[in-house]
Amino acid sequence: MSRVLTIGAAQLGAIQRSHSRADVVARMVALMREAARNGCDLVAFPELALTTFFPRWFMEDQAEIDSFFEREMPSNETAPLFTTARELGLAFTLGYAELTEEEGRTRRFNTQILVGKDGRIVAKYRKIHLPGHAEHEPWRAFQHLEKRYFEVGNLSWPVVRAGADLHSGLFGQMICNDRRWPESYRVMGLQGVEMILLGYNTPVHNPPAPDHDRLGDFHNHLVMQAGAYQNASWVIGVAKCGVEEGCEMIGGSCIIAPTGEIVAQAVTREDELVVARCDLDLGRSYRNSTFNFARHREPAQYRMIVERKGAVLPD
Ligand code: CDT
Repeated sequence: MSRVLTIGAAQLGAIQRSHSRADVVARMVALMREAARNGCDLVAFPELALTTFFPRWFMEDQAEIDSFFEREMPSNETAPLFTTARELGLAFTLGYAELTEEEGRTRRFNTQILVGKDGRIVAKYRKIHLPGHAEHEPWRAFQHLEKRYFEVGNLSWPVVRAGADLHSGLFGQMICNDRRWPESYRVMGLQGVEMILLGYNTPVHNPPAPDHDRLGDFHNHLVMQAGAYQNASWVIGVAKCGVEEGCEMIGGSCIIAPTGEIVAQAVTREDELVVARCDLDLGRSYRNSTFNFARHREPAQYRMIVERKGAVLPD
């Protein structure tokens, strides 16, 4: 039986601070309708898709900070995404800032969910690799305060088996900076992941290392292509991009096959749907040959090396 899914990577252009959630959700619903017209089964949206990328500002007023967070999902403002998914029979992923009461305290995470074609949440991931800094650094052209506004995610990298309407695919998620770390892919590769859905917001300018700026697009694709190939998985990378509040962010949203090849890529830095037909079985020959983990990985050797340095690796 064919296990081909049609996937839409729904890149979003800039979201300014003055844009309301209703403005953004309307843009997202338009992309969902375009995805349905293109026969998509699933549409992937970027990291922190509902607002401007707020960690670029130092804020002390907790109410102001919390205005960028979602207390419930769906809420009145995000409900149209879920009803449209149900109406169109279209699964989607959504990145957002999550505020939750857990373990008797208020917690804040950089979160992404996978929603099934029936409009129900089937998986949740909370970003683990939080880049940037926790204190105000006025010398920067703009801040990157993810370490201030979010806790490190506490759900690891779950891989979930979707229903028959998504060909029982094994789906995993990661968020932005996670894509630069081989561990993010490998933890899911070890669970047999077939498709990794990931959203990002990446400024062109990296204040502590401006010499990296010219390589931003190259590094973006380098890490995702390597992660796809080395773990025999599709990778769907989706940007929020363009010039947001004076901060320029890379685009380059793309769909990468388990071969490591980019099969479809955005050509703008605006709202743009990138579509590809993705065979979930394409990774199998890699999983059975070059990357047959059971046969060729040497975890005992890796452990010996890292244990000497006091680190721990997954089996
Ligand atoms: N959102 C996010 O994780 N962005 C980072 C920027 C790193 S510069 C502090 C990224 O890795 O793309």
